[in-house]
Amino acid sequence: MKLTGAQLITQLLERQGITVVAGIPGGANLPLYDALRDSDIRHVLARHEQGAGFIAQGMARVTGRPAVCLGTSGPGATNLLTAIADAKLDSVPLVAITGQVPRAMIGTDAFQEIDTYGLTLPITKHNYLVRSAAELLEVIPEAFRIAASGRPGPVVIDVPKDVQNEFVTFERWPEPGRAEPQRQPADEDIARVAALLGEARRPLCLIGGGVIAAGAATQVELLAQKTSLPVASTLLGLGAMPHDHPLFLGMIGMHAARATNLPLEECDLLLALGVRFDDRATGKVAQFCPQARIVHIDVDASELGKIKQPMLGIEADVAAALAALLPQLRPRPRREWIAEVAALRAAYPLAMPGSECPCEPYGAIRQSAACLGNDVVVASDVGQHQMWAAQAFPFSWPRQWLTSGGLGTMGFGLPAAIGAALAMPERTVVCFSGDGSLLMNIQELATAAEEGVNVKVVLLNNAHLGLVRQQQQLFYGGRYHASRFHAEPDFAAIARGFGVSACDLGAVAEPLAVLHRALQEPGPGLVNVPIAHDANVYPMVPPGAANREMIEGASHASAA
Ligand SMILES: Cc1ncc(C[n+]2csc(CCOP(=O)(O)OP(=O)(O)O)c2C)c(N)n1
Repeated sequence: MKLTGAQLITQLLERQGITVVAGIPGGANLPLYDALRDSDIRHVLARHEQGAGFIAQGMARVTGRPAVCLGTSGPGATNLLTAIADAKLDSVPLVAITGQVPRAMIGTDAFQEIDTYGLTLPITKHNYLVRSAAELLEVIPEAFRIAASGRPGPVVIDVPKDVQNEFVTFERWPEPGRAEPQRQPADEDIARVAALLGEARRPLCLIGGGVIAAGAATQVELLAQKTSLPVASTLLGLGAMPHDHPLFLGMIGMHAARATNLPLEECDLLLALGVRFDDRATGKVAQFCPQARIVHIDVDASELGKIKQPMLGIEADVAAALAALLPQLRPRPRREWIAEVAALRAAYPLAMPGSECPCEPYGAIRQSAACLGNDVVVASDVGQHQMWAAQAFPFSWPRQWLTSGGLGTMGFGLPAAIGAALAMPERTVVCFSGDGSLLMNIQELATAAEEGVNVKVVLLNNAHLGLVRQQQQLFYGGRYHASRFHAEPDFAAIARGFGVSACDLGAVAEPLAVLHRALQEPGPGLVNVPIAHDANVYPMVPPGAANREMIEGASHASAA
């Protein structure tokens, strides 16, 4: 066989099972785009490479399989950086393929030349600067193998333009790159976990994104059931356990209900599964789970002891570990502990004022959820709206919730929602956004209109960078600065301008009926929800404080 590097890339992607890619063409990747024209792969033309990166992330997050984004050299590559870094922090399998100036021009400050390899080195799991077309036969499958194996993550493949044009003759196609078999736990470690769980009187399980990545959600439920183990979740673990499971405590950390954070103060054994003890989750680390022995199971050995020293750290796939552990456990009722946790939940439930009214923060989320049902995929941007959604949305299944946890990237929501809708066209995708975040990738409304995706943006519009305003109110003595938008765009008009249907709940007599109608219409839509400018997310743990030092308050000033 004789193919160009560009043809090789497209055909190797097809062999990987890639059917959709998102990107933007430019001088340095035009050979690749020329080859794509002859391919069955559907190309989604984003309006900004960051959008392309997050569209690919949306596909990857909702399916668990690597997804691909494309950019040209120079600004195309730099625009992808945020989405790549975001994938690194949240362990998302992403393959980014960038064009580079021809080999002979590398290092000459050629037009649109930047050192993509150097720039992406610290924000990828692995990266390549491809030096010959023949190398692609190894590099492409290997990139997919690395992105998907162990702890998933992003891989960058930088391909000089002349490598894309270079012909290569080869005999056989390589095998597609697949995730390697997951790491199994040692028998003696599992026996120790079983013993520790048996001894514990007040054990608690903390689940994170690693549980979802491992496909271990069902096993966590079985574990909880069998040993009467209350389960709390990090932001990225939401959905792994159904919100209404009697043993599920909700999200821990900075914006957790008191009833979720307090049992962590009391527990004597913490079984931490696929978590990385992020500071937003733990609060002041030294005071996190002060009474507990910690068993930490994670597929990435570098997480064990990185932040919190476990009594027992096990480098293993969470699903493999639980498969080994479950048969070794004896059923335990733990009546006292379960009653204690239930009493805390009854005493300190999460207050959700305004949850009946679609123009209140909790109401916009709860009423959207009630209208959309269980099958909906939920994306969010970053800010107060993200935390309201995390607290209030009744998540029911793993991969239902797509949010930028580690990097906390405003602008994530809309393109990630588009990606999820492309990967799961049978589902509706709702994106809860803020007026600050939406503006960071609003150009992707054009992509949503072009693709006709079933994405509904529910915009909690407070005319502020709300989470910043909240921190200035609570921790800077009300010295507000640069958190208010004095120009308030007409988001419904903007959406219509992009060809997306839109409505404004502030301008209608029956907002609930209008919200329902808008969410049920097929195709892309935007619902502007004007909310109080001074609504806050509560409870809130001040940055750096222990999780028990929560500030309480009415979430909405007028709902006090
Ligand atoms: C790209 C980026 N820049 C800045 C921040 C810091 N930041 C975190 S939340 C926030 C405000 C978000 O405002 P908005 O999207 O309107 O949501 P709200 O908090 O009002 O719900 C800012 C500026 C960030 N997370 N990401």
